[in-house]
Amino acid sequence: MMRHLIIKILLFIPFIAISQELLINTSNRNTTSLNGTWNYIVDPYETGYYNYRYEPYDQLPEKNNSAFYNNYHASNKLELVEYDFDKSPTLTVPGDWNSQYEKLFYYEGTIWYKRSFDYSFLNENNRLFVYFGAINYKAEVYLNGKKLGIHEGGFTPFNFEVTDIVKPKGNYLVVKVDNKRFKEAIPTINTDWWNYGGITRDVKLIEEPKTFIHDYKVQLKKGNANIVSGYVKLNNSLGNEAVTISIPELKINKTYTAKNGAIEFEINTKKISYWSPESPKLYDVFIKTAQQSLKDEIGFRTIETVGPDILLNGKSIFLRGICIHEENAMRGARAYNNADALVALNWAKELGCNYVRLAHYPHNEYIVKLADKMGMMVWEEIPVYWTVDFTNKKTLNIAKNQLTEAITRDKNRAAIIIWSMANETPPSEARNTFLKNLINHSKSLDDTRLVSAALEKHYKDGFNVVDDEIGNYLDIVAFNQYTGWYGGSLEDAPNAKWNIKFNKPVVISEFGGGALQGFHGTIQERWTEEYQEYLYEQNLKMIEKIPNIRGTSPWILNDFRSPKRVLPDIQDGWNRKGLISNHGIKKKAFFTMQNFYKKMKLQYQ
Ligand code: GCB
Repeated sequence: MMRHLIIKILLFIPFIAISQELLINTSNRNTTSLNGTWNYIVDPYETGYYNYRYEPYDQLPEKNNSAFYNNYHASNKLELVEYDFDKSPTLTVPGDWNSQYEKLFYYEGTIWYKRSFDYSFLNENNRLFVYFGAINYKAEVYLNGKKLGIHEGGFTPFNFEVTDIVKPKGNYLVVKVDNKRFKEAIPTINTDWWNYGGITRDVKLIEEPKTFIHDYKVQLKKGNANIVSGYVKLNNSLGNEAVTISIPELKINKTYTAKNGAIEFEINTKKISYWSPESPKLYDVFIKTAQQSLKDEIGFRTIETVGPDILLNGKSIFLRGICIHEENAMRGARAYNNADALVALNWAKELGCNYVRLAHYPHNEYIVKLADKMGMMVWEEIPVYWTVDFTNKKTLNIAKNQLTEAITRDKNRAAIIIWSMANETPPSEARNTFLKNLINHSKSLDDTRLVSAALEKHYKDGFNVVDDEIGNYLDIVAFNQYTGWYGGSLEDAPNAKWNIKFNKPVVISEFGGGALQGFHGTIQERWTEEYQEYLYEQNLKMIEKIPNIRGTSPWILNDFRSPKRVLPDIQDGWNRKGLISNHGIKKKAFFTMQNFYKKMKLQYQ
């Protein structure tokens, strides 16, 4: 039976990143989890992908049983078949491969995953999609031997339609995952974190009605705290479908007629309880068509800047933050579920935070949703980190695609107040063009949030200078500085002089230093908890005096794995700048920071 063909394909560059328009709010749709046990084959030479003339099997006219995605089994004892998924070992999905088997700890390359499943449609007119929360880094996805597409970028979701390919029994989903680092990628070759490979987030099948709600935005209108505005997009533009937005608690219930498969709306309302860290109110929001009702929980708040102030619901705030990597340090593995998110955000709460910087890439949806519920403001970032290939158009497109997917997924989360474009990128004409392009792209997708990037400072004529040209285009001037760790004297820190060229809110997006938890000594001795504590004390005395300072997010909540950190007996593969160890034990500096935030909380009441 001929069913719907894919109508819209997001095709950024041929053969680079081909996935279909992203479904949002997947946890409230009809889903079947494909998490669990998948067979895998380690394939460093990509034998399952290329023939011996190094031609990709999936670009040859003839089907070839040697291609791993065909999941072929010998039909008689004489036949030569040199792989067998069903006899291969298994990995748990979601989860990185590095932490599941010692032999995969340092592995960077291709691993094939296979999972078999049966599927019965709830309704035979419905459509089916396979959705991946994230795969690091490049995924090529095949169902029953047919290629669904390619996705590039390790931290954002994507989906493919499988309506016409899926069968009631004996489906096999095969994913080629490749986490090799390369220059043109986002991030590029050089990062200070572990390059965890694999299907690192949830996988699910999503069954949708023939006409379905594909995407929507329900947020306060920019500059108006009494108008709920946004859009709803349906997957097709066939008829004049009725689309209803209802927010029962606000007595909102309005029906619109879709034109070209979409509606835009503005609804006046006066009685909103605004979302804030003190009162993270979320409203039940229903979006309905004749065939579907989707529920979301959405908070409403305004966020803007006026001169040096960040205003949340019109009130000046100080961002009491902390940086977080997407890693459960105690497992030494990528974080991927609500329990992991709870550990991190509970620690952040204990530290006194009202804000977290989710570094250096979009984290999973669990933590963003939890931040919404717990009242934690969020800085969300894409991995334009250090020296990406700024002159390369393909690289820019990959970065834009990651930004699109992050904003598409998270634009209804009140917690997110900042989209960050980059971290510590070296200024140049090419870099400026690249970042300006991203800033414009971000504003075009969502103009209701602030845009920032973690910049750097430099030292000139006795002053710490922040004058990066890109600061002109940001709403918040954020920069990283490591006084007392990578340079600069801690004794002199409190008297540091500053020359910041922008009349905008200033946020210290990183500061800190390393300590091995349990290692004690004097403040003169690196790696001791005492040195780290002193570093925090002196940095905080300095930070308080920085003109227009409106927030900090020290580096970092807990120790995290990094292959760059090799010092024996101290680092052993861990970046030790955590305020909490990889065993979950708080270091002295945790309490220094906690006291500072107590003080800031009183100052900004
Ligand atoms: C930085 C980077 C961060 C590193 C950190 C460090 O400036 O933004 O990714 O991990 O410094 O520990 O050196």
